[in-house]
Amino acid sequence: MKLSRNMTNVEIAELLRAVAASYQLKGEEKNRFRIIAYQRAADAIEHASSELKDLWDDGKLKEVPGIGESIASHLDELFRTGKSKHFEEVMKGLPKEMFDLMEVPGIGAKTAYKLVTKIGIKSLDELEKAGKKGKIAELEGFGEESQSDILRSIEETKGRTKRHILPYAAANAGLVIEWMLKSKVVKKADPLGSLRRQAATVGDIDIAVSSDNPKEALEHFVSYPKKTRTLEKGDRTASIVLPGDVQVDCMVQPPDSYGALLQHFTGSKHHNIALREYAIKHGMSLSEYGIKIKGKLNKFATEEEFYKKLGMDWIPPELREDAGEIEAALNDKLPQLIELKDIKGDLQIHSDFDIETSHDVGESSMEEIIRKADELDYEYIALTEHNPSKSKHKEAEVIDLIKKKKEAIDKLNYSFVKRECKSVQKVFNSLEIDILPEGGLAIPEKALDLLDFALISIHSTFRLSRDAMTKRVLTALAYPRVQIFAHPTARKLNLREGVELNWPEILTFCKKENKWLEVNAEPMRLDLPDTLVREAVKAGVKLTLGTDSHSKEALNNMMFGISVARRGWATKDDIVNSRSLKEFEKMLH
Ligand code: DGT
Ligand code: CA
Ligand code: CA
Ligand code: ZN
Repeated sequence: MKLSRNMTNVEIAELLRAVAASYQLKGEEKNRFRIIAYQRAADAIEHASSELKDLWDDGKLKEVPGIGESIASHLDELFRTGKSKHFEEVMKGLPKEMFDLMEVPGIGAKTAYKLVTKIGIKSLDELEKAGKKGKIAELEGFGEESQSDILRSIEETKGRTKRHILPYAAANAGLVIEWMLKSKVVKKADPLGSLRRQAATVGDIDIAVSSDNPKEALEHFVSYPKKTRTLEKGDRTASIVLPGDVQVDCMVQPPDSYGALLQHFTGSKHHNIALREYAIKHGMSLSEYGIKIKGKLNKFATEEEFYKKLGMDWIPPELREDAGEIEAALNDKLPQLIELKDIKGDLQIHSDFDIETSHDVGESSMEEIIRKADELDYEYIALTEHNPSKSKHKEAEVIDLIKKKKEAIDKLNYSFVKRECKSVQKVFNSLEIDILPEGGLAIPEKALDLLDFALISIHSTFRLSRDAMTKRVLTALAYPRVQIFAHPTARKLNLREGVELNWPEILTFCKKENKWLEVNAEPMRLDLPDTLVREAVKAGVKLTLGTDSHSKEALNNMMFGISVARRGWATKDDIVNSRSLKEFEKMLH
């Protein structure tokens, strides 16, 4: 790993993980908190919507939640000098190849260290070869099973092209659009492509510009101050690259054909192909310039006019995936999609309340979170800390900790909420409970009675057969107080595939037993994925939106959950927490 002043967020997160791993290997108990702090900072940086270097430039490094004083001071040194005495010192003596191996999910610091020092693995390629020859299984403490796990993870890692998470792409695009609008010749600028369709991840960013002077508009585009290089510049389009390996394509057209430009480059490819086929059948041909009918080009300033000419309603970009939207638009059957303003509460939030869990705790206090929810005009929220650690407590202790949390929330409902809030009326006492590998819950059944309702989720043992995993989930969902199956596939974008479940069976169960599926709005999760949201909606299963916030700022992520829900054709009726408090409580019972 080469340190430099211009490290991107991805590289810095990798660096901090390497530092955490080094602490871990040096194995001193006093480092436990440091390890957690470094891992948390790496997570925070992966989630950041701006490049850290830019934040540092603006003196805002300390405002990133998750980066503490000490790490901030080391990053400051890194951005000033391109070096860090501290990071280098901590990593000294450890083989640098091990940090590359740690990019494979499931390979931690100790495993990577062993692989490098015991069998001399120097790269992912070598690791794969060694695995195929059975060399990993022979190592002490490894065996056939971990060897095949490692090989499978390598396979998954290779199949993945790095795509940007939605908020990161959106923030970069926002800055470019802001820059474009500074030019006198630019009339409008909007996102296109997967970003406009609000897909969970974005390959490259595409931007539409309306201008009578494409040449000057593109001159302005390629002089964007933060670009690292220009890839190409033509008459109508240009491409640049931003730090963090973000490609931005810009397409320009005059105002009278801007609608056709927006339509053409919003995609998706499949939507456009289907639309083109429909047009051809009706004697029309489509392009980014407009619609040709009997040799004459019709231009469109807006997309609404473009779709109208085809005899259709305007189709929201989130639906443009060739999944039935064209037929719906022809027949006046497009759904009235859920909107951010419809949301009345957030149903997954973690406060800093110390419930002695082995999972991540939040950074903000219950009061801070309630205040934030009040600013967002919510009527209610659920506090859903993770269950107390099962291995470290006796049953009675678990019950006691949950009681303490209930008391804290009761007290807030009686005083703070009444006294300080203008819109929040109720804080629900909930919990995010691990589903044990065999399907039980990680808390005693008695403790469920202390909760208003419970969320359940998978946080370990991700690889079970489809049948075993389905049985595991249904067993846990069957408890009466269990209401929501949170981040149901347990996927992590760019990191981990989702678990395998028999979805028809899960959906049938949820519909029959009135259980709800979460659309987790955390940008690395966005889980349920949009295609499964669509299945759930079709099956009549109700959905909840939750931000899975671990800080008060993260409550703002609700908008990304809304995008996923919209891509799954969800309407207000499908989303439980679009209901008022009164209706929501009715649905709970
Ligand atoms: P991405 O960038 O992988 O996240 O996905 P998109 O959908 O943004 O794909 P992209 O950037 O290749 O192209 C933007 C949209 O433009 C795409 O959805 C379909 C549309 N499109 C129409 N004609 C063309 C064409 O000739 N070339 C490309 N690249 N895109 C076209
Ligand atoms: Ca794109
Ligand atoms: Ca593109
Ligand atoms: Zn979780």
